[in-house]
Amino acid sequence: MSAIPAKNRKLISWVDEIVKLCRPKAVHWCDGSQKEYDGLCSQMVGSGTFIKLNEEKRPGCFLARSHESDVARVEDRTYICSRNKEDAGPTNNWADPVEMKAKLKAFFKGSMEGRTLYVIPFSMGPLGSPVAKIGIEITDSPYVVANMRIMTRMGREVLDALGENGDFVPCLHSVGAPLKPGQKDVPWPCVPDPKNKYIVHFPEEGAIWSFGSGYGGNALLGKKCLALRIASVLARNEGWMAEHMLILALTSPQGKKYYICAAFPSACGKTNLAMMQPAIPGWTLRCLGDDIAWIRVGEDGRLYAINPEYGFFGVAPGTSRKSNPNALATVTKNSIFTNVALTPDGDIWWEDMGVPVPAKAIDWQGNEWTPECGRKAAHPNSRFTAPAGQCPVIDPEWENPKGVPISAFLFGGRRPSTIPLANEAFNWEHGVFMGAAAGSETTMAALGKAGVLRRDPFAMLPFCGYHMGDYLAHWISMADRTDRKKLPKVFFVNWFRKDASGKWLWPGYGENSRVLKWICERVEGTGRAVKTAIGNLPAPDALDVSGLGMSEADINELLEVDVEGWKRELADTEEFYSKFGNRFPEALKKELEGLKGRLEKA
Ligand code: SAT
Ligand code: MN
Repeated sequence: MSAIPAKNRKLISWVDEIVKLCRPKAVHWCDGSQKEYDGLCSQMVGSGTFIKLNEEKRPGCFLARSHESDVARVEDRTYICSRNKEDAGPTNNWADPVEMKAKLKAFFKGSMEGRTLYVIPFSMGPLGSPVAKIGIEITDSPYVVANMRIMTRMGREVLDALGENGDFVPCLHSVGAPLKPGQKDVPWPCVPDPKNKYIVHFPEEGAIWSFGSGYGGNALLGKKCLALRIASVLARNEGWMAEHMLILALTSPQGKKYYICAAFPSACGKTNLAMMQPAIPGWTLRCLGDDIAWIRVGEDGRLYAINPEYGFFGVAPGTSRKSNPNALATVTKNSIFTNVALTPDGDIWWEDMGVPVPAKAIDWQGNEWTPECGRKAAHPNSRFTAPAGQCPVIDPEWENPKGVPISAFLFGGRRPSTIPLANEAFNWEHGVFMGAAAGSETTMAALGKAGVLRRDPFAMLPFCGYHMGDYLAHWISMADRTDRKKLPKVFFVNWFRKDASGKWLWPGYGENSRVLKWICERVEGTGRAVKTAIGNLPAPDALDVSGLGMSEADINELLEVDVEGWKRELADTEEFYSKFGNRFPEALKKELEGLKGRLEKA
């Protein structure tokens, strides 16, 4: 090994400590160069981890197939190890940090034997931005290194920025599969037994330890672990917000630009919305991020958002020319695909891709597949990893170190009944109440029962690194940090309403731009609304539905106030909130009572 390229004392001693603990056969400090990336990719082609895709059809692209036990984030193995159990709150798994460290140390002991330990310096947020945070991930997975180079700003410049005394979030990761001398490696090493996977956060120390999984958010520690769970704690302490939100920009025919941040639980089409092609003429949409927003009060008192990530890690199945043409265009080159199907011509395919179904393929487990075989070719949680800069509608401001000023927050969920297509909050506290009550009907059998409502405040349920009641109070407190007139307006949207026969009432996709248009008009002060018990709903004719051919009855149903349905909604929300005990903010109790009173009178 050449000389250690780092000068940072804390870093050098931490790497030294981990090398002694994990006993790798070699140590590699990542410089983030193309040469290094290409070398790792060829090495992984050699080891069977990567399959090189057809260079003419998918230049610079690779396919990886995970172990069948390692296909998604493992929420039940995810821990917040705060000193006091109470501080992790009722929505997180908790363990004592000292006991957990001792337990994990036993797992990590010798866990990298026979493997190379990679040190990955990365920045969440543009390097040098006052908003950015530096992390160092130690991993024994070259797959993680390659993905981290797409998902974060990674390499030597980060070490330079860190200097001798800069601070960083230590992120320790091992797939937990040491190799004995002479033992042959497998394409996807991991710990197959789910009980021995651990995704652990130490919020007070600001550290992450992840063991046993090589997949997505379990292993790419900059994303959910650092940029949400650890960052949410830093944000609360430092007075800013780390949110599970996309960032998009909408420009009106008059040339006025509005930045919108939106939070949706999983399986609500967040990536699709983030880079949607508006169906209404004259409006253009640009994307800044599809998953995470870091938000601060700017010098002018408005809230500013940046996307701390550098790439997209999107769900492949269902991504089609209809649902998300810009995502398809983003993944035409320099991308990594995990657990999708391989076609005979060396390209990739997944269910609902909107292209002809191949007559045969190799499925995500490496088996022969035909359309008649009765199995899915791609895993439902198969993913693409692609550079954000390749998105054809990436916003020119997406790397602005100051971020972009937010006009509106959007919350939503998959709600077949009761919740209207669009609803504007009366004020900040009411808006926080809306976000706190967000929830979605589960769609995938894999998540347990389908069609069950899962409350997911701010879509942060699996990502909040502290007590969810305190998190809600933090949202409320943002109004004290600036002039409340400068706060974004808050909206709740629902693209997923069904009529009594089960038919979708709203066309969705690019047509959602019609709702965004109304939202921009409300921000501008021109859009018309009616004040109702539940919020400000679009006035009749305020929503541009021209050319949709929708019946008036359907439009009315999308925008009605279903008083009985809302009373049930309220009772369910109240029950969910009762979990937060005395940490549930007073301001939200008031909102609850207010809504109750208004519904009684409605
Ligand atoms: O695997 S990730 O955590 O990156 C994506 C997700 O599960 O939301
Ligand atoms: Mn997400």
